[in-house]
Amino acid sequence: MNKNLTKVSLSVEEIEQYNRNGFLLISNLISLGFLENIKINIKKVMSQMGRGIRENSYYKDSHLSELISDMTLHHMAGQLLDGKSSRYSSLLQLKKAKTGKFIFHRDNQYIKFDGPGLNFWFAITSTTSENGCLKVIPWSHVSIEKDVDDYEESEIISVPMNAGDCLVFNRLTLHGSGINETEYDRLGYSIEFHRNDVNAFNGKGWDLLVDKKPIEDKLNC
Ligand SMILES: O=C(O)CCC(=O)C(=O)O
Repeated sequence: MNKNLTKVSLSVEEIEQYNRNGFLLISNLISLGFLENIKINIKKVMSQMGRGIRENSYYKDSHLSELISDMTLHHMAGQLLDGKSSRYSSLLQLKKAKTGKFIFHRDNQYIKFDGPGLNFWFAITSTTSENGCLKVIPWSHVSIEKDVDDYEESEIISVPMNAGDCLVFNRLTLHGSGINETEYDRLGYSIEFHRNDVNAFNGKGWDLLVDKKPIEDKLNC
């Protein structure tokens, strides 16, 4: 039994929903006690960095590192990516008070993969339209020739989340978020996965990602 996550696997319906829409909201995925421990870790990360961060940051042997290496999470990534999968990167997603609009993008437009990848985005504090929750465009993962300007405003969905919820979205799904209009920081943590047969473009050629270290590990070398 996994004491950190409240699920051990995804149902057929959830996998179908992810495949159809390009995203899936998993409510209360992080168990309550574990969430509190993660918050303590993140506060430590933030106090040590002492500034607004959007950088790779976690500590070995911490609760955050337990989350990113969680085998259940790897299993669920494998269910959604249809094959054994590995972690690509992890990232603290801090949106400080009164900052932080994220323009709509596909994760694959920054580092190009030649196969499937996804992003587990965990709400560490609750996220709302006021503090800049994630927004997604359903089915945009299958219409990759279309950019955000090709969609009507009404096709964009805001995804408010309670702390502990997880939004998992396809690397090809258009997503973004608004400004945090509140006085309080909005905190998330995202963990990206790739299927083990995926290559990434390095500017000159393609690297088999499974041969590489996950990106956040560089901090600890
Ligand atoms: O944290 C956010 O608001 C957006 C994050 C995001 O779009 C990403 O990591 O690709």
